[in-house]
Amino acid sequence: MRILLYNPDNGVTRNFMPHLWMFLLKALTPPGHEVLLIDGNAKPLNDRELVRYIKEENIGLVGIGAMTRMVQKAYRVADVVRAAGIPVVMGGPHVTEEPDEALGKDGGQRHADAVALGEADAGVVYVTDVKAAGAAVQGVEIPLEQNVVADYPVVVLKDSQNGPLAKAFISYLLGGGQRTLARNGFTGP
Ligand code: B12
Repeated sequence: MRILLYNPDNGVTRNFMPHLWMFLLKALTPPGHEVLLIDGNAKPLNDRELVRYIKEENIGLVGIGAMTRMVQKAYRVADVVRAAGIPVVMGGPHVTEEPDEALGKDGGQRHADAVALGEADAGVVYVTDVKAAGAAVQGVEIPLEQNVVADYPVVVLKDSQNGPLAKAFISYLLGGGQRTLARNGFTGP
């Protein structure tokens, strides 16, 4: 696919340093795709010219990135591109903070087909949650020296109304209950 990465101009005359994201994403794009770059600061195009360029270059996807100060312009460009039938993915500092805005999930108009948030499809959870989720997730072990082990203290409260019962529960936990806990991913006391 031919992908266009587009950076809207920052609206500041003679104040422009190319943003890194376009070059980085181009370098990271897997082979088999061709990435073209347009920075509106260096190559100003009006809406009609941009759509003509996209059609002439047979672009199948447009990626637009923006800071908050440029985001209204970015949305406007995204609207024009989407109206021409080309899907738009947006990224950068603003949509990372406000993805619902770009996706029209805040009640406003939708500007992007997708947003790139840079999130990993992973989370740090308790081992016990990984076990409980069964085949639905894949656990990746964290090396012990980088891990945080949660301790769960157990005591009988000084003012407990059910002292003997509480003591029985603790001896169960520290005795036969250990097998149940181990089965569910807990380590021993
Ligand atoms: C370096 C930098 C500058 C340099 C820029 C030099 C240059 N042109 O390269 C200078 C000092 C000039 C600068 C100026 C400003 N900056 Co500045 N800057 C940064 C900084 C420290 C790093 C940006 C960077 O290059 N990151 C590396 C690139 C590769 O990462 P990235 O842009 O985040 O892109 C990644 C993802 O976001 C994503 N992505 C980004 N865009 C897109 C688009 C698509 C389609 C997809 C799929 C993904 C994607 O992919 C990339 C790879 O992961 C950030 C803070 C930070 N740590 O991020 C602030 C930051 C971007 N700057 C900010 C601001 C406010 C400004 C100024 C407006 C400050 C001012 N009042 O003057 C000016 C604007 C300049 C201008 N003319 O537009 C804010 C933006 C906040 C916001 N919500 O918009 C930031 C986030 C700092 C902050 N926390 O306040 N800045």
